[in-house]
Amino acid sequence: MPTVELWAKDGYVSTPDGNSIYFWGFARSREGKAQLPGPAIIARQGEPLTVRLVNLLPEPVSLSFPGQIGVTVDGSPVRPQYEGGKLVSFTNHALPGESVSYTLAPTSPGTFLYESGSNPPKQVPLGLYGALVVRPADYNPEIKEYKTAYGYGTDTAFDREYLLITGEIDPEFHQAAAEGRPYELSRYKPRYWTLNGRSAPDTMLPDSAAHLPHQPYGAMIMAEPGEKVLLRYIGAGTAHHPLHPHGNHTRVLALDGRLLRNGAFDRSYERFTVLVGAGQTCDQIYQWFGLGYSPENPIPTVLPNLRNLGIGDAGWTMWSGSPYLGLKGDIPQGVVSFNEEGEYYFMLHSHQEFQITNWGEFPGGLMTMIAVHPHLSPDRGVLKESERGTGYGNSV
Ligand SMILES: [Cu+2]
Repeated sequence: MPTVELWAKDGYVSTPDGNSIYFWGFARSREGKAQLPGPAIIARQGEPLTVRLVNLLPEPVSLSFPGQIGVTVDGSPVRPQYEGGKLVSFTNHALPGESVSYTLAPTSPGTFLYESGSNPPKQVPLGLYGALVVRPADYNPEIKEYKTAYGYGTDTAFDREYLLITGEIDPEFHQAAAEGRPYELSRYKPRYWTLNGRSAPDTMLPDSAAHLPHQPYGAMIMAEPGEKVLLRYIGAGTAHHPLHPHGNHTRVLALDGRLLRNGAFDRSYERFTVLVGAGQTCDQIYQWFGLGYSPENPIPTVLPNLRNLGIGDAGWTMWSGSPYLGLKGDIPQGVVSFNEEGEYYFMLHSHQEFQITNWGEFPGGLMTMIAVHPHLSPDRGVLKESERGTGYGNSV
């Protein structure tokens, strides 16, 4: 049976304004770095897999898999853990320095969350969460009709897919954990909002960016015009996020890993903004067909009149003056366009405006971009899988 290992450890995440924040996360090995979010697990419907949790943190840690039924440990159903009559964990846990192995047998495809089931109000915001993607039993990325989120004939085919996991960070809460101090959760006040563990503009950096060793998953979305882009949203934080892309509505296919369709009875729907609630998942298809684009009819890219875009001091060209977007200067010699490939960019962000800041500074937080390219490499927007189709995922 395929086995995925998750090592619960601590580390530090970086924010775009130069902060370094203590967190708890999952690594792939003893030597590996804890990451935010944890490694994505790619499973297949009907194929059991084992998730081995090794706990290197100072308190009991467990895993809960919302939406999965029949999860077992040593052949018995998982069960809550008590100490002195007090509930400690929702499922079997690993004490510090120990391990526990869960066996899953995913019965239905979809997008799911995994998270710590021990002291979740503390451990989940500290970073002990990740994505579980279950492929349909007939999934075959080589055949268009079988490259689907929910199986052949469910109208869920896609060309590229992206995981977008939301979270929040209250730096004082994390600092208290770093120092082993108690923290009054009624004072919880996030200052950073994250997509795949990163705050904008870091969301738009490539995967495995060298200076973000604990935040390996980017959140930049790239596609060609007309392609079906599967957005797998997961609300891993404690807040709700009204998320929308610009450019087009999305079609909501599934909520909490449950397809909004029963045979011919289709309850999928189009929306501009979708509220991704805490603990929820939401699968959406985004397609862009703007301005009559086709490969034979490329859209002319007209440079805007920069003077008309100036905000703040004259000539600052849509730049707020924020120090971490780089310095104002001349474009490099030979560059005659801001747009080398003719691509278009659309923002995807939270419509709670305070969630698109980094500790009060706009822009930041829950924001990324969708880049629509005329031609794009086929390995953009792919969740990598191990040879057996079960293992760790990483959006390219
Ligand atoms: Cu908007």
